[in-house]
Amino acid sequence: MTFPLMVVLAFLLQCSFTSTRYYHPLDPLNTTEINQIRLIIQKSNLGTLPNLTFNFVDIQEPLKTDVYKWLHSNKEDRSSLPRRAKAVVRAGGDTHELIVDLATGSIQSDHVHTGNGYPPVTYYELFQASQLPLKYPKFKNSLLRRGLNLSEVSCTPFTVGWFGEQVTKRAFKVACFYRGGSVNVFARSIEGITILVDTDSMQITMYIDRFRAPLPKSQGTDFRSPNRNHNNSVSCNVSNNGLTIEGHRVQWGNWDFHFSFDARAGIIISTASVLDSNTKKYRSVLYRGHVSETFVPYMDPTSEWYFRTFMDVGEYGFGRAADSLQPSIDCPGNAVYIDEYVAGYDGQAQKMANVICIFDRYSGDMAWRHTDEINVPGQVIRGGEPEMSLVVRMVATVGNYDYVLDWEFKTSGSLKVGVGLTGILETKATSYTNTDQITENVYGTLVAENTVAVNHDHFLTYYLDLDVDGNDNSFVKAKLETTRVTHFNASPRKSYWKVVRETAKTEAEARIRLGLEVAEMLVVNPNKKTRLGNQVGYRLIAGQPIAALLCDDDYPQIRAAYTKYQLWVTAYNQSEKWAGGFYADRSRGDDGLAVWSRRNRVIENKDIVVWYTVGFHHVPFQEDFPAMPTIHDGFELRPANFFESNSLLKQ
Ligand SMILES: *[C@@H]1O[C@H](CO)[C@@H](O)[C@H](O)[C@H]1NC(C)=O
Ligand SMILES: *[C@@H]1O[C@H](CO)[C@@H](O)[C@H](O)[C@H]1NC(C)=O
Ligand SMILES: *[C@@H]1O[C@H](CO)[C@@H](O)[C@H](O)[C@H]1NC(C)=O
Ligand SMILES: *[C@@H]1O[C@H](CO)[C@@H](O)[C@H](O)[C@H]1NC(C)=O
Ligand SMILES: *[C@@H]1O[C@H](CO)[C@@H](O)[C@H](O)[C@H]1NC(C)=O
Ligand SMILES: *[C@@H]1O[C@H](CO)[C@@H](O)[C@H](O)[C@H]1NC(C)=O
Ligand SMILES: [Cu+2]
Repeated sequence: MTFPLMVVLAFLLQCSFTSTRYYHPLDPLNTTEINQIRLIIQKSNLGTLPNLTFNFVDIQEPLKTDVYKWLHSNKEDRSSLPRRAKAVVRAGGDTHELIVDLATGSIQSDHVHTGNGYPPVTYYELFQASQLPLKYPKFKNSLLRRGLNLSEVSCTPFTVGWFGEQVTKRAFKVACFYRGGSVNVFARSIEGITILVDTDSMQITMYIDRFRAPLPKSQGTDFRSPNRNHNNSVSCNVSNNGLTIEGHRVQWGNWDFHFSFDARAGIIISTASVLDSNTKKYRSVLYRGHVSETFVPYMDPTSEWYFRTFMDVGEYGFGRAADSLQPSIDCPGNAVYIDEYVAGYDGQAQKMANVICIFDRYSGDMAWRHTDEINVPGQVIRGGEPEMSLVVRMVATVGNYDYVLDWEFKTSGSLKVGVGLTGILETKATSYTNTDQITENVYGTLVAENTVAVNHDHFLTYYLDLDVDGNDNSFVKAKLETTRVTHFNASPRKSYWKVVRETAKTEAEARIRLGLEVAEMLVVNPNKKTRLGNQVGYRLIAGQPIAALLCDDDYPQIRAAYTKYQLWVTAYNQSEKWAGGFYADRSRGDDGLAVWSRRNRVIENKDIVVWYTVGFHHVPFQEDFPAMPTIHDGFELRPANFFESNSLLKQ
């Protein structure tokens, strides 16, 4: 059932758009549904077990074939698909994986997870753990010895990874910082202390105070914005692309897509299709795309730092970490701001205000242009159009770091994914005040007196279920081969390059370390051709080449083995979504992309999924302190023999 609600958010915007209630089978769980799931679980026998916490609550996606059937049916005949949810709860010390049916209000299945790894931590646990040191006598002693005041201390728990332990428990290591005149806690580390917390019993189970280092100064650490009057509104529909948002469905320019939001992935783009101006039909491009996992290993092997090898999406959740966007700073002032809901640790729906913004953007660039002066001598003929795009954005603030995640739709049919890194670097206190004093390896850069910002990586791996003009696709890699001209009498040239295309037959043939070797990567539909006989496709234009530099047998790398290659292609399997495995906290690398790919399934002319990693080797510089100016990377999915010609020049 769909009915117009006519919520006009015009008070927020100058740009006009309509918002109506609209059902889509991939809609996120709403407040009613989240609270219903909570009740169903609480009323079951799980409700009688001690310490029931909700670690993961998301829709259990309907089958892809059912979603397509729904999309392609007449609007009048459409009925809602059954709504089901997947919930992972901890109860009585066990991890239960539940499928909850919302129509019947029942638990369809309850499976106890006995494998390795744990579900995402809850924010309540993070809060509880952050308070433990403040009441702990040994910690108070450590502060006394350092001459620090307890009232100025803030602590934050970190996930601990896995380092070959036979038995692993849910655990945090809590790091403490000194405010004392600064709001930038991450800049003032109280160094030398290790505090291990057992997450289930919520107790400190190990405490080591190994050494002392001077406390970094508070001066020059403030990151609060100077009080400037930002008023950054964008001009509305320069090229009249319109913007219609109905529930979670968006129509803009030649695009029609759905967006969703969940606590783990954050924004999920689904059923994105683009209008073909020749056939006047929408053609599918992307069935589902989102960040699948993030791996952030720090390059300091010492006892206080070695474990910092975070998998932010699976351990904390990008959606859970989504921040309320500040108009005119994070997005244009007149963007559309959207609230979303997630389940709290108690299962109750929690509103996350303004966590997504959507806006029509004129970048100041041209989409294309040309001038002709030879056509009619003395006459100048010009053509061109401004580059317009629609941006869907969120920001995940995972502790110290802020990840800006953009999906940008262009009228050329391109879909650009942008990643911005900003926020505060993780720093450690040191006795050094000048780089000239340093003779040992400090594993980073001195960014302020007594402050080393530690080297690290960020790998954001995207799940991209492309369905280019249909379900069955192939992955094609093209190499450019230098070729010598042998018939010199025909040409004075000695060489040229030619394109050598190769269709990957199995998963093993589609593991790619980018660099010079592969020039083009395409997802094609071998069953569809343009009028000129070329296979329709989309190509992936990569960002900077990146690959993990840790040794294969290093524990963090075993867990994040999928970062060894920047691109993978797998056969579609609805339950294979999280590159680092579903139970990422304390995982051991026995689930996830690298394991699935080893099955070496056939991927030619099949429903396939592309996994692409946006990555940064982050060597800190002084300008990254006290807060880091945004650094960008990303990739583009661009039509490649998909349209008959430049779709911007509709004849
Ligand atoms: C949530 O969705 C259900 C249908 O799935 C609907 O009946 C209900 O009204 C919605 N609740 C809210 C608060 O939108
Ligand atoms: C601790 O607090 C006292 C009283 O507020 C203050 O005089 C002292 O400077 C503080 N010490 C530090 C290290 O901030
Ligand atoms: C329940 O939580 C309490 C306090 O956090 C803890 O002491 C107890 O061990 C937990 N019980 C189980 C079965 O996890
Ligand atoms: C922002 O700028 C626009 C155009 O210059 C102006 O109309 C509007 O009143 C300004 N808004 C605020 C909040 O200053
Ligand atoms: C933007 O486009 C829509 C639909 O094409 C139109 O109704 C609206 O008036 C336009 N807004 C502006 C400010 O031009
Ligand atoms: C789908 O993926 C899961 C997890 O990797 C696996 O257990 C299952 O066998 C797969 N199903 C098929 C049909 O390949
Ligand atoms: Cu970084």
